[in-house]
Amino acid sequence: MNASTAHGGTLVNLYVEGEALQLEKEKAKSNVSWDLNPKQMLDIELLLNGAFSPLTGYLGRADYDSVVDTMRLADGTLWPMPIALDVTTEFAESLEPGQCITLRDPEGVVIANLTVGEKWQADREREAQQLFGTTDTAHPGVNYLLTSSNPVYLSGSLVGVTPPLHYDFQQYRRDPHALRAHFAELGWDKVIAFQTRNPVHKAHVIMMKRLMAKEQANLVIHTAVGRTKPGDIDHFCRVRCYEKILPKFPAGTCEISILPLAMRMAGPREALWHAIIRQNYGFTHFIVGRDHAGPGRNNMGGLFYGPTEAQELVSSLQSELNIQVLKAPFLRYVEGRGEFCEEHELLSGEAGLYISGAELKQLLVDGEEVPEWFAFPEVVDELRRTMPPRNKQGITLFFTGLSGSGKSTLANGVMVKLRELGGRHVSLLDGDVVRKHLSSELTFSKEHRDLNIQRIGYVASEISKNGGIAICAPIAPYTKTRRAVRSMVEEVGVFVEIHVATPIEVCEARDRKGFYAMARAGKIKGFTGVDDPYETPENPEMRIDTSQHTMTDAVSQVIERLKEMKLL
Ligand code: PPS
Repeated sequence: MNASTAHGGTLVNLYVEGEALQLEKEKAKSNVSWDLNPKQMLDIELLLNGAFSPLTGYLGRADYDSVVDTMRLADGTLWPMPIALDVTTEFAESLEPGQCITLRDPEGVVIANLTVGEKWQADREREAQQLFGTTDTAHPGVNYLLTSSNPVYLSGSLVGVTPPLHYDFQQYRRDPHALRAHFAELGWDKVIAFQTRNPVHKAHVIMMKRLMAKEQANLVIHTAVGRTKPGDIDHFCRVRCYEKILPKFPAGTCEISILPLAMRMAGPREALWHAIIRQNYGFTHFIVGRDHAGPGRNNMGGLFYGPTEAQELVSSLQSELNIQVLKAPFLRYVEGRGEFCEEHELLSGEAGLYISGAELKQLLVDGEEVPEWFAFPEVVDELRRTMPPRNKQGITLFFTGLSGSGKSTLANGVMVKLRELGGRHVSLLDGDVVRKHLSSELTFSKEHRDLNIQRIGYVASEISKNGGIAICAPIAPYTKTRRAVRSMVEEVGVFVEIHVATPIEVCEARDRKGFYAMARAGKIKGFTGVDDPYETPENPEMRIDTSQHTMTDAVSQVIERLKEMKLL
């Protein structure tokens, strides 16, 4: 199953063909199945196609421990990322070592058969500490590991049946075998890989050109498109941006290729992993960036890793790598000279200009101009299509408060006013209406309330994703669930939480539906504010007490707040 080629050494290929393939398909018919989640789909694609060479399956316990502790397999080979299959306890309990199971994609397509080796309870806190140097869940890799991964790890050898199918950008999807062959066909014997999960700007292009000239090499923008950092610009937009910059390079010297990678944002350790993966794809050079695979800021607002730590780690292991490490210079624009300079090229008194990814996003959402020294106008146009200014973005207005607080009346008033102003489609998801149409089978138990709010959040995020305004008006009494809805919406649009803070005495005095009286008489159990809690929102975008204002005034205040937030 292994094949050697000119570039980069031995490359694993776990797919089988012909009779062997038929046999695996037959086995799959009677095997127990595990449905792979999106992250596992990305990992398995790279395991099967050899991008994770020398791995031939999920790591056993000894290799796992060794990788976590030393960034090496038990035999000493450099490999920094633990790759095991995480499954639920119930599923793991049903398995015997040596059993063959089938791994399927979310539609049920057979991706691979796995002969289970070991199974063990993962110590995910320890893994987080060793891998990421922290257990702070502000780190996206830690957060995924501690809150979303499954508790039991499986090891075992894999046999590939069907490569995961992708419909987007097929022209840029070459596996390591195909990319090595492509380089050979083009006669490219020196190729630099540029890893990126962000749109590319002028400084990047200059940096790439400098390195190409220095190394006399071709270059591929080898972009990670799987799971990157939450909040990143989606890969559809990014790849369109890369297409816009290709003409800036001399014809036939630079290409785009896609790497379906589940990034862990593990900084230095991840940079090493990226280098080994690129070696497998047949690259001869790899650019390690400043703050490579950086996870953003920690809970105290500081960095998790030093900006040059990744470059230092990978360079220190150069002698064990079959790929040349190139450190990305940090370029800044010097206005007086009208050019980009490296730090050491700055003259005394010269200040270099630089716009960070976060600052760029801010310029885009504020609808401000992006300076031409920084980005190519055609790239900015592409970014604006995906990230319109705030007054064109989708919004979820989430009114929360006690029964009788005036949420529905206020939400209705705001909806009508927004329709009068025009510009976006508006949908109202009122508490009562949702309970009738979306959640008619649900009760008011904690689990069911959470489910109800999650459903509202899901529909609202779909509306916001498509540029509309979703107005929600449930009681939503629990902070954790409101937070979950906020993060779902904030992936795709703007979330505005409005706490309708009318005091319970007023709500109870209103008692329009007679529920408070029934609750006090014990005829309704678990009524919010009476014998079930309402957790007050701590930092809503707005708080309003409808007993202190006329409804017309309250509606105007909400509209004013939206204007203040530059949403209208
Ligand atoms: S939740 O907690 O967000 O799922 O509640 P929600 O779906 O918004 O509730 C909608 C209406 O149900 C009525 N109702 C109750 N509310 C709270 N607790 C209990 N036990 C209960 N039973 C029925 C209540 O009138 C809610 O409507 P509003 O418009 O808030 O008065």
